[in-house]
Amino acid sequence: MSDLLTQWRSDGCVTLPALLDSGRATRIRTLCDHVLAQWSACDPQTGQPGAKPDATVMRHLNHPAYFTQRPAELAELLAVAADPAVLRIVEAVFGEAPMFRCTSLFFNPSGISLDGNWHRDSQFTHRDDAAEWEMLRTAGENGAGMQMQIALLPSDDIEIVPGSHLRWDTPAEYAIRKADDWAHNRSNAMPGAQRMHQNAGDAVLFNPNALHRGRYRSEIPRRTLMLTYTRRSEPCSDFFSAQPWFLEPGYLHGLDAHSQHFYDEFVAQYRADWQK
Ligand SMILES: O=C(O)CCC(=O)C(=O)O
Ligand SMILES: [Fe+2]
Repeated sequence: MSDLLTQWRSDGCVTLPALLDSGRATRIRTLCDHVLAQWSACDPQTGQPGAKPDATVMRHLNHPAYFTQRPAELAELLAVAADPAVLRIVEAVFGEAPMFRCTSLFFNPSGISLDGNWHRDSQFTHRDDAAEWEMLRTAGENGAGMQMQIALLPSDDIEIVPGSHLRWDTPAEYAIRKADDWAHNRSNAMPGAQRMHQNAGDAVLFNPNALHRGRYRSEIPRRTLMLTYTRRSEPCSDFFSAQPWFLEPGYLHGLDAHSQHFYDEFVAQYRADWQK
């Protein structure tokens, strides 16, 4: 764990081989495929088909509408995000107990083939460079957040510039990430870019303040489950936390006491917002 933390702090990314064993990775992939097929036909949150030629991600796989035919698959999905082996790693990185936030599935699009845009997630909340740098600087080496991506099929889709979470962009990086109104942000010439190689079941953790991007090629199958957590001391009420279905009777049925307790904390934090 201390090696993991050292690498997390210096690189802002870590690979965890075989976080899920191959049987479990296959089961999770199968259930994610069931969810994706239903979302493509009709997203229960909007009532509209989710499928679009350029769609690459869906959120809230744990919506109960996907599991009416297969309730055991919901418990299996929720158990992964509450797995002590997963939470131990998140807790080490955060330096405090993590709280659940969201599940996402990245998949290959049906009708586009693009290399992703280089970005720092900080740019979506801080348009102004000075404010963005202040945010990166104060987040420090452990970072404000963490993305945990678990490949369910082998994946080389994530690229990161290790160490970039600790500093502002070099001129060459800035020219790709932001210059000319983002005109060059799909460039394949990012200095220091490192492609993360994952087998099914391997996880990549990355600090979203680091320079990173995905890859969206229709011809390269992708199924990657992303688990997102927050520090309990920094809850954030928004689209990602808005999951009132946790209040439905029996929603946590089939989970062990430890996992139920983990989600009870999430419910206790947001219940009042959901009931507004
Ligand atoms: O995995 C991807 O395709 C992109 C992920 C990303 O940019 C993020 O999670 O912040
Ligand atoms: Fe991102």
